[in-house]
Amino acid sequence: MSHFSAPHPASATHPDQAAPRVVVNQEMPPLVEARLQAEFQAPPRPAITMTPDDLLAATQAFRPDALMITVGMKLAADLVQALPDSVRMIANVGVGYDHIDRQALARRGILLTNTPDVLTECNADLTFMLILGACRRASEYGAVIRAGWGRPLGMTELLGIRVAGKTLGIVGMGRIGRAVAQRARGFGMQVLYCNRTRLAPELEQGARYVADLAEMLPLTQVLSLHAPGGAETENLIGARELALLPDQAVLVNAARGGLLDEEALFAALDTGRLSAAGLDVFRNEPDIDPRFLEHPRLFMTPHVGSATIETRTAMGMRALDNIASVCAGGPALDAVTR
Ligand code: 8YV
Repeated sequence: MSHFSAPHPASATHPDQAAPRVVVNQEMPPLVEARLQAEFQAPPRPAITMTPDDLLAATQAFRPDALMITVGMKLAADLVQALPDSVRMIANVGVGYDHIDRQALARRGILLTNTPDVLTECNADLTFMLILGACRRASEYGAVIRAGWGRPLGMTELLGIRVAGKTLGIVGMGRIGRAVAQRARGFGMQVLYCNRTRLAPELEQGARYVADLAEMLPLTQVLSLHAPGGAETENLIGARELALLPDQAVLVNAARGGLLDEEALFAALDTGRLSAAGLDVFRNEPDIDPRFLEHPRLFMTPHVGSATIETRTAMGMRALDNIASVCAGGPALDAVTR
């Protein structure tokens, strides 16, 4: 079933029940905007995200039942503390929620929901784009073409790394990690994974579990990160971990910038421990470290894992499903509980 035609069972508002009030920090895709207009009450929102101060001002003025926010909106403790009592829930448009102070929400009794599942395929596609782009020197080839090409390349010039036959090490084998593993099999890669717990064989699909990250890294030629962000996984991959990879390894991160120690990454690129990296996420988005611009062997995208019309629409709809259900006295469909 297409995301566009998916029914929204939770959204049927009873005729005499007031439409839920929502403050949204930025414009949503057209079908989500249309549903917001038809079934919810929401004040205007800018094309690009509001600042936290603007969000707070809009929320205090409008007194919504729910906030619907994207990953660029940091909900720190002081902002949560200042929210009016009307706010019952935060519907995060995204699967990751490390930009939200959950303890502060819990203190206020405010519910948090996210949008799992609907972005799995697109995030896995983008991860594979990073793997291929990093291994096959996509940035440099693009630069050659854009400079007018002009002369034949030599037989040994700008050679990349063959993906088929390589071993992919996946850190975090949740939905997205598993979707990446599925693609990797199609590309002829062997798959290892490191996860808090071992998966059932039907979910492993032939991937090999290595409980200890330090044991997996020396066997890994392409390392891909799919763990959640936050304090628990901060700098999960640093100098020590990169030193355990074989020479000329490739690192890919489409999860969260905080998983990777960027100083260690630059050092590993300089020494050749890493031959290339593919990055969609960064520690200081959107003002990334200027050194990222200098490395030719980096293939980078600006945090766009879920950026397709189908997926962003499905994410917005899922957030609205959650709001509609809770405001109608029903359950949260995707409550974040840990
Ligand atoms: C963003 C993401 O949510 O789902 C996540 O965790 O990081 C992204 O999909 C998206 O850019 C909208 O905020």
